[in-house]
Amino acid sequence: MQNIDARLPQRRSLQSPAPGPASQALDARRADNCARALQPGLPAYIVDGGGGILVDADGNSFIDFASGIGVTTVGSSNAAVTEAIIEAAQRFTHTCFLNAPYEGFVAVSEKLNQITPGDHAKKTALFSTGAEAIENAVKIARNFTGRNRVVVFDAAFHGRTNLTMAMTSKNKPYKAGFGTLASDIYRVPGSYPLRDGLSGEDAARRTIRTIEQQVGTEDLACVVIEPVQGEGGFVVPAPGFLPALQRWCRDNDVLFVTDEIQAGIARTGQWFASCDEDLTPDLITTAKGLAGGMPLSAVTGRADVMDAPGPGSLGGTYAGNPLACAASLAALEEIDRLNLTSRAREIETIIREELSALDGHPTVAEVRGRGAMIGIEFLNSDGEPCAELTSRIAGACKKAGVIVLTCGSDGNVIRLLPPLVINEDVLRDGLSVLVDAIQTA
Ligand code: PLZ
Repeated sequence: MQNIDARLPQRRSLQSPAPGPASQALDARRADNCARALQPGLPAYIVDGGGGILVDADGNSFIDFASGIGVTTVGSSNAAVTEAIIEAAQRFTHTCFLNAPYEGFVAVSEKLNQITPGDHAKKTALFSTGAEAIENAVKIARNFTGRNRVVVFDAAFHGRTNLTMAMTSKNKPYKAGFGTLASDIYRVPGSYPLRDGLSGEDAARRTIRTIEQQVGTEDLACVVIEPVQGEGGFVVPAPGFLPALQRWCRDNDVLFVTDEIQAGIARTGQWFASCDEDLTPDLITTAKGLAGGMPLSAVTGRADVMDAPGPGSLGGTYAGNPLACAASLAALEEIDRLNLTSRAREIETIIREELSALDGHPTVAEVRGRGAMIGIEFLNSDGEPCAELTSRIAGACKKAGVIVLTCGSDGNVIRLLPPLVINEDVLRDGLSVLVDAIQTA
């Protein structure tokens, strides 16, 4: 894999055990001033970042295997993105597109219409967060179909707003204590090969039977699914599951919506995870990697569906902010220029090669995923999820200067989401820390 130039030295180095004094002082201010719910996973406060590295307030350099949960695909201080933001900010920071429009909003929409799967006529609506994109996809689907019900899946994550927390699967910490959930959301089993052992076809048959028995089609607006599950455990459905589900949706006039907020935008080795099985979703939601770290999200899809809601019925003050649009155009260009889709596949090869040191390890049940979205699931010899072990491994990595995240309904999956501009020696160094942590845990 070729090296990509970065502004900061690309190496892990710990000056002091993190958190050092400067981070500790900042964290004391956090505890006094920020709501208790906002608990950072890393004890160190970041002051600089770039390539595959994040630097903290005490001068420690961490290897970043999280990318701010899959956001900084082109790096956290990509020069082209930074320049685009500065140039846009020098002209205007905000007008609200509904009030006074600007080209960037239109240009990002054009680009998404072009790169999303399918050559049918498409349109796009821009928003700011992933949850907002999901909310709007559901609004649009309900408006187009005149139906109310929405099917979602076991272990799904779609956000934390009122509608999306109902669509998200996990009770704690996302739903418990947060009031009445939105109605007309139905959860069904998906495909989780390690746990259900079903082929794609059999899993789809089970899913479809459940939908037909428990939801029906007369009032079903859409099925919303992550083509590779994110927070739910980096679960890749068995081949054939997603195409069969899409086929059933088509045959029943139910909209097929993919949530590519975590898996999309070059992460899995193609522009979209939906591309791998030639899916053509009716609607597709994006965010995270879309704008190089700026808050931007989108719903893109069939023009007839997207045009169902009337003028003024979608939008938001900050939706498609001009700085975020400028950043997005630059980030999408960087993905092309640096050929980051194929780099994601190279990253997968290196990850699998380094993790092969764990072959036969008693608690490593599976290494799975695609491109630079790889998860390691830990089960004990009885097939029980090892959440405590998993968080111990993640803690050991952070202590050694490698930022990793966990995920999974049972909290027993380590996920790797490095920036796609990470260099090979940094990647291999971080992976060797992870392998060590697993072997000593
Ligand atoms: N859909 C597939 O991954 C966000 C959120 C972490 P927002 N995932 C990270 C957390 O603890 O809240 C996500 C996702 C998928 C929707 C969302 C929601 O995106 O930008 O966080 O609203």
